[in-house]
Amino acid sequence: HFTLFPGQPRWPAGMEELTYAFFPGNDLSNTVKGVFANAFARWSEVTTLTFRETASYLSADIRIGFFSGDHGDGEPFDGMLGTLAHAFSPTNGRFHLDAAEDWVVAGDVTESSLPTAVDLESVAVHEIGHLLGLGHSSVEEAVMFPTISSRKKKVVLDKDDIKGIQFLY
Ligand code: TQI
Ligand code: ZN
Ligand code: ZN
Repeated sequence: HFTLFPGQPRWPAGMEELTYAFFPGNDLSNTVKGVFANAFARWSEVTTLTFRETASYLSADIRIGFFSGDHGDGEPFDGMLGTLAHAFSPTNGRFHLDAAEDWVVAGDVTESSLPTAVDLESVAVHEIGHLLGLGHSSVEEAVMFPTISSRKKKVVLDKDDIKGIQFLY
């Protein structure tokens, strides 16, 4: 079953359009940006929320960046594997990814990918769940289940993810 954060924080009612921006220092390709756009779309399809990219990093609701090691928020990344990314409950909006991972951004992660390969869209869909207010789920098929098999793609929302997000929005 899905869980929420203590106090059930959510983005305020009436705030249906959330903006997101990429850390300007990363200079990401359109392919990478497209992966995030697809991940946001999976959640907007089942809620009244919409997501729009903005160039203004500081004023965006959701701020996305790739960082390595200690990046100034007291939660340093740990190099390859281990922690892949972190995101915080509403309305924090911080969404950081570990730059040290072998992120797979184009095409499919498969059994023959590097053992360290991590599918970016799978992690993005999971972290956006946290950004919107979902904790972890006990349902193994859910994207909010707290483990992911390496070299696997898990991007389709399960009924349980949908029930959770539709409870909030
Ligand atoms: N990052 C953890 C996660 O997103 C951070 C975390 C631990 C967390 N406990 C939390 C965030 C409670 C919010 C609430 O779960 S991670 C997975 C999964 C990670 C893990 O790098 O370990 C995914 C990132 F689900 F596979 F384990 C993405 Cl998909
Ligand atoms: Zn961080
Ligand atoms: Zn998680």
